[in-house]
Amino acid sequence: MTFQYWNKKMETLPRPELEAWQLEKLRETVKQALRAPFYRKRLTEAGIRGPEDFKTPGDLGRIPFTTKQDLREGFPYGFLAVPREEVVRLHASSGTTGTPTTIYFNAGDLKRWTGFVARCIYGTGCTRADVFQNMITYGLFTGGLGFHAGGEEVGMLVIPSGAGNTTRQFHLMRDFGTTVVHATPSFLLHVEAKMREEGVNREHLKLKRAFAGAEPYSEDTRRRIEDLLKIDVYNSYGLSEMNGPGVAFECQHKDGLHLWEDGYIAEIINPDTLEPVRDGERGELVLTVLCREADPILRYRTRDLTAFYTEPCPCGRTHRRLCRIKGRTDDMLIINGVNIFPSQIEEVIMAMGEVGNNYLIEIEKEGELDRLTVKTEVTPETFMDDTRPLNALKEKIRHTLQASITCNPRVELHESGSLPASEGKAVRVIDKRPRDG
Ligand code: DLL
Repeated sequence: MTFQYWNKKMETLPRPELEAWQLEKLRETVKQALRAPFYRKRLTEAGIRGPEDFKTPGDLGRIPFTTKQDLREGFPYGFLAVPREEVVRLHASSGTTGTPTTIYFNAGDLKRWTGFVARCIYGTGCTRADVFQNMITYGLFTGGLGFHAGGEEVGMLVIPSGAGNTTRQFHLMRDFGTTVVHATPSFLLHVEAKMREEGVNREHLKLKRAFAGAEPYSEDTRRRIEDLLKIDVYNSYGLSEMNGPGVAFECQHKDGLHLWEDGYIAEIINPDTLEPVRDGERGELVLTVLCREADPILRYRTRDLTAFYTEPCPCGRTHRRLCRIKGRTDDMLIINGVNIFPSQIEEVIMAMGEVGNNYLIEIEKEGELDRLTVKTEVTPETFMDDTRPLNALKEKIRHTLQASITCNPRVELHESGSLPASEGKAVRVIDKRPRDG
Protein backbone atom coordinates (compact mmCIF):
# COMPACT_ATOMS: atom_id res chain seq x y z
CA MET A 1 0.00 0.00 0.00
CA THR A 2 1.28 3.50 -0.75
CA PHE A 3 0.53 5.99 1.98
CA GLN A 4 -0.05 9.68 1.33
CA TYR A 5 1.10 12.46 3.66
CA TRP A 6 -0.16 16.04 3.88
CA ASN A 7 3.07 17.24 5.51
CA LYS A 8 5.58 14.43 5.10
CA LYS A 9 8.36 16.20 6.95
CA MET A 10 6.35 16.78 10.12
CA GLU A 11 4.42 13.50 9.98
CA THR A 12 7.58 11.41 9.72
CA LEU A 13 9.90 13.58 11.84
CA PRO A 14 12.38 11.34 13.70
CA ARG A 15 11.40 11.05 17.39
CA PRO A 16 14.37 13.01 18.82
CA GLU A 17 13.54 15.95 16.54
CA LEU A 18 9.86 15.65 17.36
CA GLU A 19 10.65 15.77 21.08
CA ALA A 20 12.92 18.79 20.60
CA TRP A 21 10.10 20.50 18.69
CA GLN A 22 7.69 19.74 21.53
CA LEU A 23 10.02 21.21 24.14
CA GLU A 24 10.43 24.37 22.09
CA LYS A 25 6.66 24.70 21.59
CA LEU A 26 6.03 23.94 25.27
CA ARG A 27 8.25 26.87 26.25
CA GLU A 28 6.33 29.16 23.90
CA THR A 29 3.01 27.85 25.24
CA VAL A 30 4.01 28.38 28.88
CA LYS A 31 5.10 31.92 28.05
CA GLN A 32 1.75 32.50 26.41
CA ALA A 33 -0.22 30.82 29.23
CA LEU A 34 1.34 33.17 31.78
CA ARG A 35 -0.62 35.95 30.06
CA ALA A 36 -3.94 34.30 31.03
CA PRO A 37 -5.31 35.17 34.51
CA PHE A 38 -5.92 31.53 35.44
CA TYR A 39 -2.45 30.26 34.57
CA ARG A 40 -0.65 33.34 35.88
CA LYS A 41 -1.95 32.38 39.30
CA ARG A 42 -1.74 28.60 38.93
CA LEU A 43 1.78 28.48 37.48
CA THR A 44 3.15 31.07 39.87
CA GLU A 45 1.77 29.09 42.81
CA ALA A 46 3.56 26.01 41.41
CA GLY A 47 6.85 27.96 41.43
CA ILE A 48 7.05 28.31 37.65
CA ARG A 49 8.54 31.62 36.59
CA GLY A 50 8.67 31.23 32.85
CA PRO A 51 9.79 29.20 29.83
CA GLU A 52 13.35 29.05 31.21
CA ASP A 53 12.09 26.49 33.76
CA PHE A 54 11.54 23.96 30.95
CA LYS A 55 14.87 22.41 30.08
CA THR A 56 13.92 18.77 29.44
CA PRO A 57 10.65 17.06 28.38
CA GLY A 58 10.32 15.78 31.97
CA ASP A 59 9.88 19.36 33.23
CA LEU A 60 6.31 19.20 31.89
CA GLY A 61 5.52 17.31 35.11
CA ARG A 62 6.02 20.51 37.11
CA ILE A 63 2.81 21.93 35.67
CA PRO A 64 -0.32 21.11 37.71
CA PHE A 65 -3.15 19.33 35.86
CA THR A 66 -6.04 21.36 34.49
CA THR A 67 -9.55 19.93 34.93
CA LYS A 68 -12.96 20.59 33.44
CA GLN A 69 -13.85 22.21 36.77
CA ASP A 70 -10.95 24.66 36.34
CA LEU A 71 -12.24 25.58 32.89
CA ARG A 72 -15.71 26.16 34.32
CA GLU A 73 -14.34 28.36 37.06
CA GLY A 74 -12.39 30.34 34.48
CA PHE A 75 -15.53 30.99 32.40
CA PRO A 76 -15.78 33.17 30.38
CA TYR A 77 -12.35 34.81 29.94
CA GLY A 78 -10.06 33.38 32.65
CA PHE A 79 -8.01 31.34 30.14
CA LEU A 80 -7.76 34.01 27.48
CA ALA A 81 -4.11 34.80 26.76
CA VAL A 82 -4.49 37.44 24.01
CA PRO A 83 -6.40 40.75 23.86
CA ARG A 84 -10.12 40.11 23.18
CA GLU A 85 -9.82 42.05 19.90
CA GLU A 86 -7.45 39.39 18.56
CA VAL A 87 -10.00 36.60 19.00
CA VAL A 88 -11.85 35.71 15.79
CA ARG A 89 -13.86 32.61 16.78
CA LEU A 90 -15.23 30.81 19.78
CA HIS A 91 -16.55 27.29 20.19
CA ALA A 92 -18.18 25.75 23.23
CA SER A 93 -18.20 22.29 24.71
CA SER A 94 -21.17 20.07 24.04
CA GLY A 95 -21.63 19.36 27.77
CA THR A 96 -25.23 19.57 28.83
CA THR A 97 -24.67 20.08 32.56
CA GLY A 98 -23.17 22.97 34.48
CA THR A 99 -21.47 26.08 33.15
CA PRO A 100 -20.37 25.76 29.52
CA THR A 101 -16.69 25.85 28.66
CA THR A 102 -15.60 28.07 25.81
CA ILE A 103 -12.54 27.87 23.58
CA TYR A 104 -11.12 30.89 21.76
CA PHE A 105 -9.09 31.07 18.57
CA ASN A 106 -7.09 33.83 16.94
CA ALA A 107 -6.49 33.78 13.18
CA GLY A 108 -3.25 31.81 13.52
CA ASP A 109 -4.90 29.24 15.81
CA LEU A 110 -7.60 28.59 13.21
CA LYS A 111 -5.00 28.18 10.49
CA ARG A 112 -3.01 25.67 12.54
CA TRP A 113 -6.12 23.73 13.56
CA THR A 114 -7.25 23.55 9.93
CA GLY A 115 -3.81 22.23 9.00
CA PHE A 116 -4.15 19.34 11.46
CA VAL A 117 -7.65 18.44 10.23
CA ALA A 118 -6.45 18.58 6.60
CA ARG A 119 -3.59 16.26 7.57
CA CYS A 120 -6.09 13.76 9.01
CA ILE A 121 -8.36 13.88 5.96
CA TYR A 122 -5.55 13.62 3.40
CA GLY A 123 -3.94 10.76 5.32
CA THR A 124 -6.97 8.57 4.62
CA GLY A 125 -6.41 8.87 0.87
CA CYS A 126 -8.72 11.79 0.05
CA THR A 127 -7.78 14.24 -2.71
CA ARG A 128 -9.17 17.28 -4.53
CA ALA A 129 -11.23 14.88 -6.64
CA ASP A 130 -13.40 13.96 -3.63
CA VAL A 131 -16.84 15.31 -2.78
CA PHE A 132 -17.18 15.62 0.99
CA GLN A 133 -20.57 15.73 2.71
CA ASN A 134 -20.14 16.98 6.26
CA MET A 135 -23.14 15.38 8.01
CA ILE A 136 -22.34 16.66 11.47
CA THR A 137 -23.64 19.55 13.57
CA TYR A 138 -22.38 23.03 12.65
CA GLY A 139 -22.38 25.76 15.26
CA LEU A 140 -20.79 25.90 18.68
CA PHE A 141 -19.82 22.23 18.30
CA THR A 142 -16.36 21.97 16.73
CA GLY A 143 -17.12 19.01 14.46
CA GLY A 144 -18.91 20.97 11.72
CA LEU A 145 -16.69 23.99 11.10
CA GLY A 146 -13.50 22.06 11.98
CA PHE A 147 -13.98 19.45 9.26
CA HIS A 148 -15.46 21.99 6.88
CA ALA A 149 -12.26 24.06 6.93
CA GLY A 150 -10.03 20.95 6.78
CA GLY A 151 -11.96 19.60 3.78
CA GLU A 152 -11.62 22.90 1.91
CA GLU A 153 -7.91 23.04 2.74
CA VAL A 154 -7.47 19.62 1.09
CA GLY A 155 -9.35 21.06 -1.89
CA MET A 156 -12.32 18.71 -1.82
CA LEU A 157 -15.77 19.95 -2.79
CA VAL A 158 -17.35 20.42 0.65
CA ILE A 159 -21.12 20.08 1.09
CA PRO A 160 -22.08 21.66 4.45
CA SER A 161 -25.15 19.47 4.87
CA GLY A 162 -25.00 19.39 8.68
CA ALA A 163 -26.57 16.61 10.72
CA GLY A 164 -30.09 15.22 10.41
CA ASN A 165 -32.61 15.24 7.55
CA THR A 166 -31.61 11.88 6.12
CA THR A 167 -33.79 12.10 3.01
CA ARG A 168 -32.11 15.33 1.97
CA GLN A 169 -28.72 13.74 2.72
CA PHE A 170 -29.53 10.99 0.18
CA HIS A 171 -30.52 13.58 -2.44
CA LEU A 172 -27.26 15.46 -1.93
CA MET A 173 -25.25 12.23 -2.15
CA ARG A 174 -26.95 11.32 -5.41
CA ASP A 175 -26.97 14.78 -7.01
CA PHE A 176 -23.33 15.65 -6.33
CA GLY A 177 -21.72 12.20 -6.29
CA THR A 178 -20.57 12.35 -2.66
CA THR A 179 -17.53 10.14 -2.08
CA VAL A 180 -16.72 10.95 1.57
CA VAL A 181 -18.96 11.62 4.56
CA HIS A 182 -18.35 12.71 8.13
CA ALA A 183 -20.76 11.90 10.97
CA THR A 184 -21.02 10.36 14.39
CA PRO A 185 -21.02 6.54 14.12
CA SER A 186 -24.56 6.46 15.52
CA PHE A 187 -25.79 8.80 12.79
CA LEU A 188 -24.05 6.68 10.13
CA LEU A 189 -25.92 3.64 11.42
CA HIS A 190 -29.16 5.60 11.31
CA VAL A 191 -28.44 6.74 7.74
CA GLU A 192 -27.84 3.15 6.70
CA ALA A 193 -31.10 1.94 8.27
CA LYS A 194 -33.00 4.79 6.59
CA MET A 195 -31.43 3.95 3.25
CA ARG A 196 -32.88 0.47 3.44
CA GLU A 197 -36.23 1.79 4.64
CA GLU A 198 -36.50 4.35 1.83
CA GLY A 199 -35.20 1.93 -0.79
CA VAL A 200 -32.13 4.01 -1.67
CA ASN A 201 -29.93 1.87 -3.89
CA ARG A 202 -26.39 1.92 -2.50
CA GLU A 203 -25.04 1.02 -5.95
CA HIS A 204 -26.28 4.38 -7.29
CA LEU A 205 -24.06 6.24 -4.83
CA LYS A 206 -20.33 6.87 -5.08
CA LEU A 207 -19.53 6.62 -1.36
CA LYS A 208 -16.01 5.38 -0.55
CA ARG A 209 -15.12 6.60 2.93
CA ALA A 210 -16.47 7.94 6.19
CA PHE A 211 -14.87 9.73 9.10
CA ALA A 212 -16.60 8.68 12.29
CA GLY A 213 -15.97 10.08 15.73
CA ALA A 214 -17.04 12.43 18.53
CA GLU A 215 -18.33 9.44 20.52
CA PRO A 216 -17.05 5.99 21.43
CA TYR A 217 -17.85 3.01 19.21
CA SER A 218 -16.60 -0.53 19.02
CA GLU A 219 -14.58 -2.25 16.32
CA ASP A 220 -17.69 -4.31 15.50
CA THR A 221 -19.69 -1.14 14.96
CA ARG A 222 -17.01 0.09 12.57
CA ARG A 223 -17.12 -3.23 10.68
CA ARG A 224 -20.91 -3.12 10.58
CA ILE A 225 -20.93 0.36 9.00
CA GLU A 226 -18.19 -0.67 6.57
CA ASP A 227 -19.98 -3.87 5.50
CA LEU A 228 -23.43 -2.35 5.19
CA LEU A 229 -22.38 0.80 3.35
CA LYS A 230 -19.40 -0.81 1.56
CA ILE A 231 -17.01 1.96 2.59
CA ASP A 232 -13.86 2.45 4.67
CA VAL A 233 -14.50 4.01 8.08
CA TYR A 234 -11.75 5.98 9.81
CA ASN A 235 -11.83 6.72 13.51
CA SER A 236 -11.51 10.40 14.41
CA TYR A 237 -10.77 11.68 17.90
CA GLY A 238 -10.74 15.15 19.35
CA LEU A 239 -12.23 17.40 22.01
CA SER A 240 -13.17 21.04 22.13
CA GLU A 241 -10.60 21.86 24.81
CA MET A 242 -7.91 20.75 22.31
CA ASN A 243 -9.49 22.66 19.35
CA GLY A 244 -11.96 19.92 18.39
CA PRO A 245 -11.43 17.20 15.78
CA GLY A 246 -7.93 16.75 14.38
CA VAL A 247 -6.17 15.61 17.57
CA ALA A 248 -5.83 11.94 16.60
CA PHE A 249 -6.91 10.06 13.48
CA GLU A 250 -6.49 6.74 11.76
CA CYS A 251 -4.29 6.53 8.67
CA GLN A 252 -4.91 4.19 5.71
CA HIS A 253 -3.59 1.33 7.84
CA LYS A 254 -6.71 1.74 10.05
CA ASP A 255 -5.18 0.42 13.23
CA GLY A 256 -4.90 2.99 16.03
CA LEU A 257 -5.18 6.77 15.94
CA HIS A 258 -2.04 8.82 15.27
CA LEU A 259 -1.92 11.59 17.84
CA TRP A 260 -0.31 14.67 16.25
CA GLU A 261 2.55 15.20 18.63
CA ASP A 262 3.78 18.37 16.94
CA GLY A 263 0.49 19.98 18.04
CA TYR A 264 -0.19 18.22 21.33
CA ILE A 265 1.79 16.60 24.14
CA ALA A 266 0.09 13.43 25.31
CA GLU A 267 0.53 11.67 28.64
CA ILE A 268 -1.39 8.71 30.00
CA ILE A 269 -1.86 8.59 33.76
CA ASN A 270 -3.48 6.35 36.32
CA PRO A 271 -6.60 8.38 37.22
CA ASP A 272 -6.39 7.35 40.88
CA THR A 273 -2.69 7.82 41.62
CA LEU A 274 -2.12 10.48 38.90
CA GLU A 275 1.18 8.74 38.12
CA PRO A 276 2.14 7.92 34.52
CA VAL A 277 1.18 4.38 33.49
CA ARG A 278 3.71 1.95 32.01
CA ASP A 279 4.10 2.00 28.22
CA GLY A 280 1.13 0.26 26.57
CA GLU A 281 -0.98 0.32 29.74
CA ARG A 282 -4.47 1.83 29.78
CA GLY A 283 -5.15 5.04 31.67
CA GLU A 284 -6.49 8.56 31.38
CA LEU A 285 -5.26 10.70 28.52
CA VAL A 286 -3.80 14.08 29.51
CA LEU A 287 -3.20 16.62 26.75
CA THR A 288 -1.32 19.90 26.38
CA VAL A 289 -2.10 22.00 23.32
CA LEU A 290 1.01 23.36 21.55
CA CYS A 291 -0.70 25.08 18.64
CA ARG A 292 -2.96 27.68 20.28
CA GLU A 293 -2.09 31.20 21.37
CA ALA A 294 -5.49 32.60 22.33
CA ASP A 295 -6.40 29.85 24.75
CA PRO A 296 -3.50 27.65 25.82
CA ILE A 297 -4.51 24.68 27.98
CA LEU A 298 -1.85 22.72 29.82
CA ARG A 299 -1.99 19.11 31.04
CA TYR A 300 -5.74 18.81 30.57
CA ARG A 301 -7.32 15.72 32.12
CA THR A 302 -9.54 14.50 29.28
CA ARG A 303 -11.14 11.67 31.32
CA ASP A 304 -10.82 9.52 28.17
CA LEU A 305 -9.39 6.06 28.75
CA THR A 306 -6.87 4.75 26.26
CA ALA A 307 -3.35 3.36 25.84
CA PHE A 308 -0.45 3.96 23.47
CA TYR A 309 0.51 1.35 20.91
CA THR A 310 4.05 0.26 21.58
CA GLU A 311 4.88 -0.63 17.95
CA PRO A 312 5.45 1.92 15.17
CA CYS A 313 2.86 2.05 12.37
CA PRO A 314 3.65 0.57 8.92
CA CYS A 315 2.65 3.92 7.38
CA GLY A 316 5.93 5.45 8.51
CA ARG A 317 4.46 8.22 10.66
CA THR A 318 6.45 8.71 13.83
CA HIS A 319 3.55 10.10 15.86
CA ARG A 320 2.39 7.54 18.40
CA ARG A 321 -0.92 5.75 18.02
CA LEU A 322 -3.71 5.69 20.59
CA CYS A 323 -5.97 2.68 21.07
CA ARG A 324 -9.67 3.16 20.32
CA ILE A 325 -11.22 5.15 23.18
CA LYS A 326 -13.74 2.84 24.75
CA GLY A 327 -14.93 4.96 27.61
CA ARG A 328 -14.33 7.76 30.04
CA THR A 329 -13.53 7.74 33.73
CA ASP A 330 -16.91 9.38 34.27
CA ASP A 331 -19.13 7.12 32.15
CA MET A 332 -18.55 3.99 34.19
CA LEU A 333 -21.82 2.60 35.55
CA ILE A 334 -21.97 0.90 38.91
CA ILE A 335 -24.78 -1.62 38.84
CA ASN A 336 -25.33 -3.50 42.08
CA GLY A 337 -21.68 -2.88 42.83
CA VAL A 338 -20.39 -4.16 39.48
CA ASN A 339 -18.43 -1.68 37.35
CA ILE A 340 -19.59 -1.62 33.74
CA PHE A 341 -18.64 0.59 30.82
CA PRO A 342 -21.39 1.12 28.22
CA SER A 343 -18.80 0.17 25.58
CA GLN A 344 -18.72 -3.39 26.97
CA ILE A 345 -22.42 -3.71 26.19
CA GLU A 346 -21.97 -2.27 22.69
CA GLU A 347 -19.15 -4.71 22.00
CA VAL A 348 -21.41 -7.68 22.72
CA ILE A 349 -24.53 -6.61 20.89
CA MET A 350 -22.96 -5.08 17.78
CA ALA A 351 -21.10 -8.33 17.14
CA MET A 352 -24.46 -10.08 16.61
CA GLY A 353 -25.75 -10.03 13.04
CA GLU A 354 -29.42 -10.26 14.11
CA VAL A 355 -29.18 -7.08 16.16
CA GLY A 356 -30.14 -3.84 14.40
CA ASN A 357 -28.34 -0.50 14.33
CA ASN A 358 -29.60 1.17 17.49
CA TYR A 359 -29.66 0.36 21.19
CA LEU A 360 -30.33 1.95 24.58
CA ILE A 361 -29.22 1.13 28.12
CA GLU A 362 -31.64 1.88 30.95
CA ILE A 363 -31.00 1.60 34.68
CA GLU A 364 -33.73 1.80 37.31
CA LYS A 365 -34.09 1.11 40.98
CA GLU A 366 -36.26 -1.88 41.84
CA GLY A 367 -36.57 -1.98 45.62
CA GLU A 368 -33.00 -1.97 46.87
CA LEU A 369 -31.53 -3.32 43.64
CA ASP A 370 -30.41 -1.74 40.39
CA ARG A 371 -32.12 -3.07 37.28
CA LEU A 372 -30.28 -2.95 33.97
CA THR A 373 -32.33 -3.13 30.77
CA VAL A 374 -30.71 -3.34 27.36
CA LYS A 375 -33.08 -2.35 24.56
CA THR A 376 -31.90 -3.19 21.08
CA GLU A 377 -33.43 -2.88 17.67
CA VAL A 378 -33.55 -5.94 15.43
CA THR A 379 -32.66 -5.87 11.73
CA PRO A 380 -35.41 -4.74 9.30
CA GLU A 381 -35.59 -8.32 7.95
CA THR A 382 -36.77 -9.67 11.33
CA PHE A 383 -40.49 -10.37 11.69
CA MET A 384 -41.66 -9.00 15.00
CA ASP A 385 -44.69 -11.31 15.17
CA ASP A 386 -42.63 -14.48 14.98
CA THR A 387 -42.04 -14.91 18.71
CA ARG A 388 -40.00 -18.14 18.81
CA PRO A 389 -36.82 -16.83 17.10
CA LEU A 390 -37.22 -13.52 18.93
CA ASN A 391 -37.25 -15.23 22.30
CA ALA A 392 -34.21 -17.27 21.31
CA LEU A 393 -32.38 -14.09 20.25
CA LYS A 394 -33.32 -12.35 23.49
CA GLU A 395 -31.96 -15.24 25.49
CA LYS A 396 -28.76 -15.33 23.44
CA ILE A 397 -28.16 -11.59 24.03
CA ARG A 398 -28.93 -11.90 27.73
CA HIS A 399 -26.65 -14.89 28.14
CA THR A 400 -23.72 -13.36 26.22
CA LEU A 401 -24.06 -10.06 28.09
CA GLN A 402 -24.17 -11.81 31.42
CA ALA A 403 -20.98 -13.68 30.60
CA SER A 404 -19.26 -10.44 29.61
CA ILE A 405 -20.42 -7.96 32.24
CA THR A 406 -21.23 -10.40 35.09
CA CYS A 407 -24.59 -8.77 35.62
CA ASN A 408 -27.93 -10.16 34.54
CA PRO A 409 -29.68 -7.64 32.29
CA ARG A 410 -33.27 -7.60 31.10
CA VAL A 411 -33.28 -7.58 27.28
CA GLU A 412 -35.97 -5.93 25.14
CA LEU A 413 -36.13 -6.25 21.37
CA HIS A 414 -37.54 -3.39 19.35
CA GLU A 415 -38.53 -3.02 15.72
CA SER A 416 -35.94 -1.48 13.39
CA GLY A 417 -36.15 2.32 13.50
CA SER A 418 -38.30 2.46 16.65
CA LEU A 419 -35.74 3.58 19.25
CA PRO A 420 -34.95 7.32 19.32
CA ALA A 421 -32.35 8.09 16.64
CA SER A 422 -29.60 10.62 17.17
CA GLU A 423 -28.20 13.09 14.69
CA GLY A 424 -25.17 14.02 16.77
CA LYS A 425 -23.68 12.30 19.78
CA ALA A 426 -25.96 9.43 20.76
CA VAL A 427 -27.47 9.33 24.22
CA ARG A 428 -27.15 5.62 24.95
CA VAL A 429 -27.58 5.52 28.72
CA ILE A 430 -30.68 6.54 30.63
CA ASP A 431 -30.03 6.29 34.33
CA LYS A 432 -33.35 6.64 36.16
CA ARG A 433 -31.96 5.93 39.63
CA PRO A 434 -32.54 8.63 42.23
CA ARG A 435 -29.40 10.80 42.48
CA ASP A 436 -28.60 10.39 46.13
CA GLY A 437 -29.72 7.06 47.00
O1 DLL B 1 -16.47 15.62 19.96
C1 DLL B 1 -14.78 16.86 18.80
C2 DLL B 1 -14.94 15.97 17.62
C3 DLL B 1 -15.76 16.35 16.58
C4 DLL B 1 -14.23 14.79 17.52
C5 DLL B 1 -15.89 15.54 15.48
C6 DLL B 1 -14.33 13.97 16.42
C7 DLL B 1 -15.19 14.35 15.40
P1 DLL B 1 -16.41 17.43 22.36
O2 DLL B 1 -17.82 17.68 22.04
O3 DLL B 1 -15.69 18.36 23.26
O4 DLL B 1 -15.54 17.40 21.03
O5 DLL B 1 -16.32 15.96 22.94
C8 DLL B 1 -15.07 15.38 23.25
O6 DLL B 1 -15.94 13.14 22.89
O7 DLL B 1 -13.34 13.73 25.26
C9 DLL B 1 -14.35 11.85 24.06
O8 DLL B 1 -14.91 11.48 25.30
C10 DLL B 1 -15.43 11.82 22.98
N1 DLL B 1 -14.86 11.43 21.68
C11 DLL B 1 -14.50 12.21 20.65
N2 DLL B 1 -14.04 11.46 19.62
C12 DLL B 1 -14.09 10.17 20.01
C13 DLL B 1 -13.73 8.91 19.43
C14 DLL B 1 -15.69 16.54 19.95
N3 DLL B 1 -13.26 8.81 18.18
C15 DLL B 1 -15.25 14.00 23.82
N4 DLL B 1 -13.89 7.79 20.18
C16 DLL B 1 -13.94 13.30 24.07
C17 DLL B 1 -14.37 7.86 21.45
C18 DLL B 1 -14.59 10.15 21.34
N5 DLL B 1 -14.73 9.00 22.04
